[in-house]
Amino acid sequence: MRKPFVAGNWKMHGSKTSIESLVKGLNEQASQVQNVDMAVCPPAVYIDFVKANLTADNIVVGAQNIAEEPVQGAFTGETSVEMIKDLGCDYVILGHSERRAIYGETDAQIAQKTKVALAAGVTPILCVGETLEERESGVMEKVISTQLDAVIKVVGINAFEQIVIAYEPVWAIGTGKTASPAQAQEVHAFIRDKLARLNRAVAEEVIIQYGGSVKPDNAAELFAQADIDGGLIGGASLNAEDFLAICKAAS
Ligand code: G2H
Repeated sequence: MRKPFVAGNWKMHGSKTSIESLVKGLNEQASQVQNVDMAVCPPAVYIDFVKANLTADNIVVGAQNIAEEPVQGAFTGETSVEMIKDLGCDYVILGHSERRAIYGETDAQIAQKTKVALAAGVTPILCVGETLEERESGVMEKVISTQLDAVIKVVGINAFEQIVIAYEPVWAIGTGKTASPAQAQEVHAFIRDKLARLNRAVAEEVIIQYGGSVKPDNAAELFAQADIDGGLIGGASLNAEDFLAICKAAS
């Protein structure tokens, strides 16, 4: 049995004032959620502030990105995995489509970051997904396979025991368009089946989150699908009540 996992991706949102109030809401209401693993991923500069204010003992903290370089050095503007670990992060989101599309991160770079995170004992939330154009031109499965293969090649299939996968169709991210539960399930099943051909036990255990405009009113139906094990939540994670309602829907 896979335990559902819901993570909030705050992206580049927030200030000390707004985060203080968001974390207060989480502290007050998180105990209502049972049997779901929960994480929040604030902007790197606020991780320490969130750690200092978060008292809900069922929510852990993650980062949104790390450097490819495993050790510190002359890499201006970067944040190492050891630094986020030092701040107490358990997870790091890697390969989010915004990193791929806006910052040009390649499959090879994402694979390297995955390797670095695993070596440090920080669990990667590895994002994969297709654009609308790719879906419509019939190469969706090929795109997702290529994204996964790049990581498998570097870390091996057994490493997926320590990796969370997030399927995020690019066309559903922040657009208000959600994949239908059936559309999402189809891709989740494809991913699990692909991994099962390499290692059935690992594929059965791996958590595959869905991400892309998940809201309190569509979460339950998505999470009810056989291969959807929770979600990676953007916009709706900036409101404590909405985020926890989504987490509850995963239980
Ligand atoms: C997808 C998701 C979180 P949103 O990027 O990663 O964002 O829920 O705002 O679509």
